[in-house]
Amino acid sequence: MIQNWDSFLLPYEQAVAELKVKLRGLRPQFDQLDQQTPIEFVTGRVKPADSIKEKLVRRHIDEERIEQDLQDIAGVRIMTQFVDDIYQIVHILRQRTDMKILEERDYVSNAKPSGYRSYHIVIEYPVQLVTGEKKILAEIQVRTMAMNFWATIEHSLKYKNSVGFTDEVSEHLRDLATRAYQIDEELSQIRKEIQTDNEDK
Ligand code: 0O2
Ligand code: 0O2
Repeated sequence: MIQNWDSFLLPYEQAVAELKVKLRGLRPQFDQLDQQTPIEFVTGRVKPADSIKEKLVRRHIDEERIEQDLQDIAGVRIMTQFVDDIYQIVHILRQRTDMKILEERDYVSNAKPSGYRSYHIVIEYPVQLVTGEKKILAEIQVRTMAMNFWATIEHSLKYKNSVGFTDEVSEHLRDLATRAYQIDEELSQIRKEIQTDNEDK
């Protein structure tokens, strides 16, 4: 049993803080190189204890196995302008030596039944504590701003509605997710056209 949630969550707080600094630090590097940055902004959070407890029950996870089986206690999110930027970020993360990728879930190419899109990466990340090194799991979600806009609102509607969505509402939200993705595709198309025009000049 976890007696003291604050102390259990401390390494996760440390990891989220470090990851936010490291990932936000990539932006000025792209500026320096005169390259378009694939990162628009980065957020992060540690899952609150009550949400953790609720998820343990919902997923039938034993508290003994929390560190291995609950992968998103530490969560970091990277928002991009374009869909291609997501894959560029994934490529960059795969090269890093300060984290080890354990799993990748591509809900960008394969949307979830809800309509949700994002690229999820589960990493093992070492945190240096006064008691020594502790490797923890963290989840990095990479998504466009359009995907983020849909997911944020859908999440808050779901959270405020404990009985769940009717089929009609689910269908409507799925349709909105598809339309948001169409905007992403059209924006990518515009970017391509502009690049081609510039190359022709
Ligand atoms: P809520 O309302 O419960 O969602 P900074 O001072 O800028 O370094 P700060 O102020 O801690 O950082 O906030 P940050 O990192 O910009 O954003 C935190 C918010 O982003 C959280 O809100 C989450 O809503 C959201 N968020 C970011 N990353 C994730 C993630 O990986 N998973 C989930 N589920 N949410 C994420 P709050 O503050 O928790 O409030
Ligand atoms: P939070 O912190 O409230 O966002 P599961 O957790 O069972 O859904 P799994 O396989 O453990 O799924 O992990 P997955 O699907 O890779 O990632 C789960 C997280 O992805 C969720 O965290 C959400 O942040 C996000 N997500 C997944 N599906 C949806 C969806 O349909 N709508 C929205 N808005 N977000 C989604 P949590 O646990 O919900 O926590």
